[in-house]
Amino acid sequence: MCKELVHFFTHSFHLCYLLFQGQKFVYGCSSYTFHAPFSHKAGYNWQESRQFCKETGSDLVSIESLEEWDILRSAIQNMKTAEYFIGLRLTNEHPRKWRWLSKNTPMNASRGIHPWAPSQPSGDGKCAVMYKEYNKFFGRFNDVGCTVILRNAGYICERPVTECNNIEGGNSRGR
Ligand SMILES: [Ca+2]
Repeated sequence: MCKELVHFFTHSFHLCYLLFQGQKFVYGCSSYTFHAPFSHKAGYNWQESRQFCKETGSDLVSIESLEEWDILRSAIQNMKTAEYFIGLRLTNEHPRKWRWLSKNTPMNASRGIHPWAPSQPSGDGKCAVMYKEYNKFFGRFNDVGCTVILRNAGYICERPVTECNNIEGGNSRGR
C-alpha cells in the first residue's frame, strides 16, 4: 500500500517504501519511531530520551545523510511536536567534534549552516535537538544541555530492520 507524501523539500519521495504506522515508519534499513513530549510530566532530557530508545532496542536517531535528513524533516512537518532529541552529541576529543551515535560519524557543519539552526551551535550544551521549524527553516538543529529538560521536546528512535526496502535510485544510507 503506497501513500503519497507532499513534495515538501527538494527531493520527491516515492512513499511506497515509507510504511507509515502511526508515529513510525520504515525507510531504507531503519525503523524510526517519533515520540511526543509527555503531557503529564515536565518533559524529557536528552539522556532520558536515549534511555527510553535503548529500552526498545533502538537508539536516538543518527541522521548521516542529506537524504535521511530530508525525509525526517519532511515527516515531522506532519506532527505536532516542536522539537526532538536526536542522536548527535559533542565529543571530548581535541578538537571537539559533533558526532552521530550510531557509527561515530562526524557532523562537520559550521555554526548557522544547515543542518544547524541560525546562530547554532551556540555552545550551551553537548547534545542536540532537531526543530520542526525555526524562523521558516525546517528540521534545523540546536545544541542543548544533555540533562536539561525541554518541555516541548519529544525524541526520535532509530533501529535497524532486518529486511531493508530497496530505494529507487539507490540506497545511500550505507548502513
Ligand atoms: Ca544552542
